[in-house]
Amino acid sequence: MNATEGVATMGIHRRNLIGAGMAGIAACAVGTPASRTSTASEWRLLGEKVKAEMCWAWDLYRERAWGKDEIKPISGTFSSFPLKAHHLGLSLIEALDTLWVMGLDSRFADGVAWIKAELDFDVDGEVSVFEASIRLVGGLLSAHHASGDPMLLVKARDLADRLLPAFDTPTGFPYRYINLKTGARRDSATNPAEVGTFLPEWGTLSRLTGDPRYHAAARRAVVALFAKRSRLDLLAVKIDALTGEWLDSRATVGSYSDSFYEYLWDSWHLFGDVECRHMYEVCTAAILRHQQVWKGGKLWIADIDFETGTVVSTEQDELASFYGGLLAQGGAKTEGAALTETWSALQDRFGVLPEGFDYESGMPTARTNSLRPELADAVFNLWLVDRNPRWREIGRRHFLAMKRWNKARFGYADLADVTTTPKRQADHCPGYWWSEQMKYYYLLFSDTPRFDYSKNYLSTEGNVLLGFRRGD
Ligand code: DMJ
Repeated sequence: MNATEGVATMGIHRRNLIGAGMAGIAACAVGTPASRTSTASEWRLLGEKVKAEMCWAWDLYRERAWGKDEIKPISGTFSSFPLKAHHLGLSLIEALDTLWVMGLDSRFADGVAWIKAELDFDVDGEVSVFEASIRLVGGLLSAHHASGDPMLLVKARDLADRLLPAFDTPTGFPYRYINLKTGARRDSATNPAEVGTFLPEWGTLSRLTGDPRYHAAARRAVVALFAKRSRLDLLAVKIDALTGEWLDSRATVGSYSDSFYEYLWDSWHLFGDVECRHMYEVCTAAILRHQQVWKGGKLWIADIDFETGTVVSTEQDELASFYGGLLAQGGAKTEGAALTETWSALQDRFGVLPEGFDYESGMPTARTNSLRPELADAVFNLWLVDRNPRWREIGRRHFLAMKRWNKARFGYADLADVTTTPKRQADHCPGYWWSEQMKYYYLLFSDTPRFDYSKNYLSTEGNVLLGFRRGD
């Protein structure tokens, strides 16, 4: 029962590597207003403004929270994540490749020196296996890709070795949490994102170290989860890693499932893994067939029952706004563009996207915003596919709104309410801010020679694992 006003034709037209050979193709985004034309130098100037914000925030982090996980941008203090009471330099690690691609080399070197002198994963504390991998293993690998420093690879491997026992389950799906020192594991009630968001980082680790265990564990989990799909070829959002039994029936492309689909495509893109490409195609065809909802000329991807196809919620999660970029990368550019325009219109309405929105009532269901990068991620990926300036324009609005509303005394802050004027800030800056939107904006606007725009790979956390040009 898809509450459709008109169901789009399901077309997944295959395309090869992101951006390869696509530059210059004039594509027309669905229902888009005309963009103001900007010159190449105006875009570059905007890139410089992004870089200036990065410098400003980094220098405050250096002064107030050096080596801590997250700066509190209103009070100038700090908080820890992913460990409860110990810092691992999360923001520093997440920032490194962004600093590097911006040419902020002395700040990059300063961060690497901290890692060499201070970073130690031998801590008696529990981390999320998923978060530790995408943010810390991925951050260290991208900094290694930027600099070639072997110490960064040693650190990434040390952490992955501590996470690896989580995958030792009957299904191959990892436990959600593990103690970095003792290896004690906890919580087998997991989800597609926390099962299947490892392969690009762990495959890269295997390639760089010659140790196949990381790639094998990550891949086994993905293949086993795909085998659990319903007869509609859909996955639900909760599954037990010990029994392999589904614990929920809701299919979504939002939180807890999002990056599973992303990493199917990415593993094909990065490693030429044909089976991952096949799994991506099967999942995407099913999502487009069963979950597309058109309402008032806008495309949404509804949450549905994975066995019956019945719509179970008309609420949309901000995290799902990344999905238009992925669709376009995978060849479904019309749907990807339409979905991104839907989220862009919501951005125009609120200035900054709310965490939750109900397309049926037209009202936000969560008024907060955790300084999220997903729409910037989508437009960057769309722009890599077709170089349509429309995507840069949406990215510019995302950046300017963030600068206007999220900038606090000591850095960039979450929002407690996007519907008030001025928008109410919250005293937290997530680690991904340093790795994701600041990098997407800069790459989108700057045309930097440090990045290969035709052959590259950015992880779900924005970590660049392919495409840096050293020596420029
Ligand atoms: C990031 O940590 C990653 O993009 C992840 O896949 C989900 N979203 C957060 C940022 O919102």
